[in-house]
Amino acid sequence: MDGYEALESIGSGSFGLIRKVRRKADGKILARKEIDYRKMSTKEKEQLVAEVNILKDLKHPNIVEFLERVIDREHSFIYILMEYCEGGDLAAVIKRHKERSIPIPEEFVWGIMTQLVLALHECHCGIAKNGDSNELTPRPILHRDLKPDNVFLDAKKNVKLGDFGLSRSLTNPQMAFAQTYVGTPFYMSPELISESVYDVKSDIWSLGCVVFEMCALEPPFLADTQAALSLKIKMGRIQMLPAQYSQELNMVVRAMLQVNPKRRPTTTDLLANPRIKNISVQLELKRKYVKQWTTWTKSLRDYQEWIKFLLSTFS
Ligand code: GGY
Repeated sequence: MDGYEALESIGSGSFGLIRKVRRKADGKILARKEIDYRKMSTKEKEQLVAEVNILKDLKHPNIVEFLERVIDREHSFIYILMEYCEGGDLAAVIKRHKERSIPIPEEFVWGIMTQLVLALHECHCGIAKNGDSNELTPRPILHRDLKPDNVFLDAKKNVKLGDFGLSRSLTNPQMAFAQTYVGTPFYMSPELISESVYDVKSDIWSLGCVVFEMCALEPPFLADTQAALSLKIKMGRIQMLPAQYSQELNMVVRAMLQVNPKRRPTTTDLLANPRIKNISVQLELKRKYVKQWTTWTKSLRDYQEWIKFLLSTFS
């Protein structure tokens, strides 16, 4: 880890620490997950390997960028380097608004929702190169733990979906995934409670919960016990969003929180919503413009270097 200067710690989890670091080569600020693998069970190690494998293939502007994995065998540490998200997480944004009783503007809610739909679309419908043959094949990935704590914001308020620790890759896109749930109960879908089957539509349910929470400043289903929470989720009765939010937003949230997974929209359906479509087109244009601007300013800098060099040879 010689190439990085350690800065302050950002937070911690069961795995270890997340730290802000500076890459010495170019001064770029990154986040570094520091994991002591001596303390990990075989299952946890397998989960970590799976997370890294999933992350390194997932390249999308709305998914936390994975940069490098370094194994320090001498100290039994694994370091995962990723892009730094200066704006912190969405849970903290919601908490700040709740504490001050200030609603989150609807425009901001649509912006976050659109970028989460784009991130989930990449997971659910993305294609990847097949290892041996270099062929492009679908590689559906389920996030399985979408919640405000796993949604990060960069310095420009771009959304970055993170924490793929519980995610799974589905080789067969038609196949639902049966197994015990490991995520956060507030965002757990009804089908998971009754049958323990998880597919792309369960991520859509969690997205509905996140968008609802951004508006109401609390999750749609709250209870004191797990049993009471399960019952409320299975009934699927949700309050209207607070009065300042539009009918259109209410309808999208309600569609995502349908008890029957088949009735919930896919990411493709959501991207066809006029408001979501409009925001995603604008985001795409902005990205293209920023890319062109970066290329142009880089050429200008290179050109200036050349002029300087030429002038120095003549003087
Ligand atoms: C376990 C950790 C999540 C939360 C923690 F950072 F608080 F520990 O995992 C991830 C972290 C990041 C990530 C977070 C941040 C943050 C910045 C701030 C702002 N204050 C320091 C002012 C709060 S959190 C910055 N960059 C990051 N890359 C991203 C993804 C994960 C993950 N588990 O995938």
